[in-house]
Amino acid sequence: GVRLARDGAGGRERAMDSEFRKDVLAGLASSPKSLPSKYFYDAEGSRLFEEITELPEYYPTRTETALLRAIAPEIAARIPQGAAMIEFGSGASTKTRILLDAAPQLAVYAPMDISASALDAAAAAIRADYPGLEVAPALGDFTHPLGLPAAARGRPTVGFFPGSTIGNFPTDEAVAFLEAARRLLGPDALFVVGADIAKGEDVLIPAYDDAAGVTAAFNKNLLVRANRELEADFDLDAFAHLAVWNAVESRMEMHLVSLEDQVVSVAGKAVAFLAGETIHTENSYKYEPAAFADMAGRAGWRVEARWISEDPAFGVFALRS
Ligand code: AVJ
Repeated sequence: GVRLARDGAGGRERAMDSEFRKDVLAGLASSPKSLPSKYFYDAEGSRLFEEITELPEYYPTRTETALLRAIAPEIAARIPQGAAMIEFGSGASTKTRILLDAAPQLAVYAPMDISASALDAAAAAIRADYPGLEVAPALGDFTHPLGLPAAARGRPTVGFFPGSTIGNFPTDEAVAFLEAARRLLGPDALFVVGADIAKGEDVLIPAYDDAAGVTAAFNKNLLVRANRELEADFDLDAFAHLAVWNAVESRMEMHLVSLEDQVVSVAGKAVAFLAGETIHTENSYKYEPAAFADMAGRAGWRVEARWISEDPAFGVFALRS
């Protein structure tokens, strides 16, 4: 769950360590093997992700940023005086600034993120640049929030969930998250959600398998992290990055392919791999606008407005509870 970042370093990360061990062992014991994508975001993974967002092939960040700039006044017009903005998976809080600049009536900013390094740096930078804003960061998995931060209670709320992070979840989990967010944000909340739109493989594959190999390094960083935190002995050269488009599920998938028969030790357990066997590390769902609206509807939200960029298409949805 999400704990408040002011609990102090050390203790706040210990609970996450044992969860990482449990989730990695369970994922590697299942068939096909998998690892949860939320574990990409240690300090190095968060840094690599920021590098991905600048790649020529990775269109989502720059496309959504341009779209948010264009529609910021329309979003700001829906934000009441004294509102608190709660951001799910805030990372470097870069897109946040577009809304903060357009909506000075926001009184509180409550970012939630699983990466302590990213959250601490982002909170400090936002505090420095927006002196009148109360910043209330919460460290943890935003899919299990413990409640609204005290600073947001009693205020009108605006949820912010950009980046198509929602695309990491299969539909049922996305609906469960949207429902939990609706409860957390309370009645009459506005929820601004960014979601990538389905498009051709010619654009999708390079976006998840870039020429410079940054996405490959991001994917393999899961193994680096397991080596460091779980005393694993993954040989990074014995696994390859793989990005595939799953048309049936309308999602990009990332995998790590074992290049040989091998046995890896992870937290004292032997894990066997056959040559060609994969670890499924991420799903990134791409939506038709109507399918996204449907999903939001199942979670009790209605689409009050939506904006879709043209080519490459990326969607921003203003949901109302
Ligand atoms: C942060 C989950 C939105 O799915 O596009 C980028 C993560 N993975 N390149 C995405 C990611 C590979 C990203 N999200």
